[in-house]
Amino acid sequence: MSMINYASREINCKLVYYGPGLGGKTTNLEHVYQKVAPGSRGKMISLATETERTLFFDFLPVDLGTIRGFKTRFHLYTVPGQVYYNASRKLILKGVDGVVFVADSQIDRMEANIEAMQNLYDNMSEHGYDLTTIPFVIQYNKRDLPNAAPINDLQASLNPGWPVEEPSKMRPMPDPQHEGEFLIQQIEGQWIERVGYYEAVALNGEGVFDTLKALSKLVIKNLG
Ligand SMILES: Nc1nc2c(ncn2[C@@H]2O[C@H](COP(=O)(O)OP(=O)(O)OP(=O)(O)O)[C@@H](O)[C@H]2O)c(=O)[nH]1
Ligand SMILES: [Mg+2]
Repeated sequence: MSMINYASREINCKLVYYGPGLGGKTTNLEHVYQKVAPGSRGKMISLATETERTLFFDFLPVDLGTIRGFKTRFHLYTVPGQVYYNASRKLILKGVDGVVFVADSQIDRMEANIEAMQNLYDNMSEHGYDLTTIPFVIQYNKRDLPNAAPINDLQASLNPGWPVEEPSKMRPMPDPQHEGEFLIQQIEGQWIERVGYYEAVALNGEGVFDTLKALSKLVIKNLG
């Protein structure tokens, strides 16, 4: 959970990049590391196998500006996507303030995406966290590949939305990122909420900061 240090006037938040193996989580962090000025980031720590698969996690602290006089420091983590590292994935979610699900757009990774999304829901609820209420965004990565699935198919499988319970939220909310689309809308009499999504090519940095900025904004808003 976020930590506010009044003495040093710092807010520390934990963001976790989650998703299937080889989806591009580590690549997201590498791009952030390369682009953020050295004075605004710490060392990137990567615990990886010889073939660059994340073994335990990657970690990168970045400062993303000042809010009401407090320096906002985000601790970015990735989890290992490979199925058998679930204990690590679950541990890394402890104390999370916001989640990015990095999906692999390739059609033949659809199954792996769905499995990873289910695994995220399961691990969150085992911690007693509710993915439907914490800051959460989806990134559809690898949009550059010829076998990338259409966004609508990815949305239907990974972001179908959940029923809105809170009466005050039962009104249409346009998606600021995508004209003509809604984050909250009524479908066949039922109010449905989806999370924001971002298209990306993490390999060349496209969409990486859009995703990070969107999530960090939600986290700050959530601090109240
Ligand atoms: N074509 C393409 N390749 C990408 C993109 N993003 C990442 N990759 C490549 O996909 C491979 C896996 O990327 P990683 O960032 O290591 O994936 P990961 O999600 O951290 O994988 P795990 O650590 O095993 O969970 C690497 O070879 C990347 O260069 C992209 O947008 N397009
Ligand atoms: Mg990785």
